[in-house]
Amino acid sequence: MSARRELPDSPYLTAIAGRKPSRVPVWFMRQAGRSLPEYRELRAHHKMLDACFDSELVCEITLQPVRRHRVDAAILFSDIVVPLRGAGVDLDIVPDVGPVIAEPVRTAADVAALRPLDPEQVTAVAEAVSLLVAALEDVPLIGFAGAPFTLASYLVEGGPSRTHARTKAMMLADPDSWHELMTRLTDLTIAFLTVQLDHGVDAIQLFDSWAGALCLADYRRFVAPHSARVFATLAHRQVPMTHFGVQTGELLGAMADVMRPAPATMVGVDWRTSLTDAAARVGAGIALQGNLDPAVLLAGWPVVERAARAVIDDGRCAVDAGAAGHVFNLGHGVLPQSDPEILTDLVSLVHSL
Ligand code: 1CP
Repeated sequence: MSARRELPDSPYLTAIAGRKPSRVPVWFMRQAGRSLPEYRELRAHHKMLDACFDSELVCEITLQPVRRHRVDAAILFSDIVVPLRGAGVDLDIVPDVGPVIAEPVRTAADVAALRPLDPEQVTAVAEAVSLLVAALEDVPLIGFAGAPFTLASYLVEGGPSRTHARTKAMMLADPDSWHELMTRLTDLTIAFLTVQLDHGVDAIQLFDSWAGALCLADYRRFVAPHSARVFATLAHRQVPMTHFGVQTGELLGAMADVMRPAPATMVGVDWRTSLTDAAARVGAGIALQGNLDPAVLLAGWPVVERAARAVIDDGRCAVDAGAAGHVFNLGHGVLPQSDPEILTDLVSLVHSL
């Protein structure tokens, strides 16, 4: 277990902690990946999951966008299904599709067969974190995991889904199996984040990307207690934590509530909700991350500049309305067809404002 770094000048960590950063911090979800020619070049020789289990490749791919764009945070190159693989689940990440599970989890017996994370299976991730905190000097490294609901969706559906219908059906028809599944996935998420924390990540982000598919009542009943256990269990590690999902406008208050015991917290907001509205929904004292529409990056620089200035202005209003701080990001991941030069220019613009 390595001692945590002190990065008192990091604008990213400062903003989450509710202090005034030297500039508006900016990083991008999916900043590593197919928008970068140097990533495509590396990936031409390695499959996605193989890359996630190769510490040198994880390190290099994580650093690529930091070198190129001068972002204020690095995010560990990995995937939310990596700990599932580390628990022995047979899965693959299929190009242009996403995670595909060989034997979907749909019955009480399937749930009972799920095993915990074997830390020996993710030593490459642990090694990569150690290498990265040594290489990154003054840039914080964000570790991450999928939240139990979003992991459950891949396991139950067997792959990506637009409606999450089978997942919701299991949740509503067989609540006992559902809560048992969520309990096991919560343990897995905590174990995977613990490995990353033990090796020195400076912050963590929990991706509940698809939680926005649920209504508030179902989120509170079937998901919130489990996500809350992730934050409550890790609160004593004293690292900043972010909670993110798309289409979560109606859930933002509940997503903030489940983080309450953690010391420095931030909620990620997609482009459908203004940061000022989000500040009112999450309540005072929580920082906000977001929320430029990723599609804006495809519309040419004048449009990007105007939209980015609007996000910065909205972030200022959110802070005036009680948000602890604002970290500039997209409302979801960088689209693969984005021009990397626009991303670099966007970082410079945000830093100049
Ligand atoms: O810079 C970074 O952010 C890279 C690290 C990263 C992260 C944080 C990757 C690499 N994946 C993730 C998390 C992840 N994976 C999430 C949560 C974030 C989000 O909402 O985007 C989710 C839902 C996944 C699942 C997944 N993995 C998908 C989505 C499928 C769907 O349901 O629509 C896909 C396409 C993948 C593969 C993947 N993961 C990461 C990359 C770069 C890729 C594409 C692989 C490639 O073709 O190069």
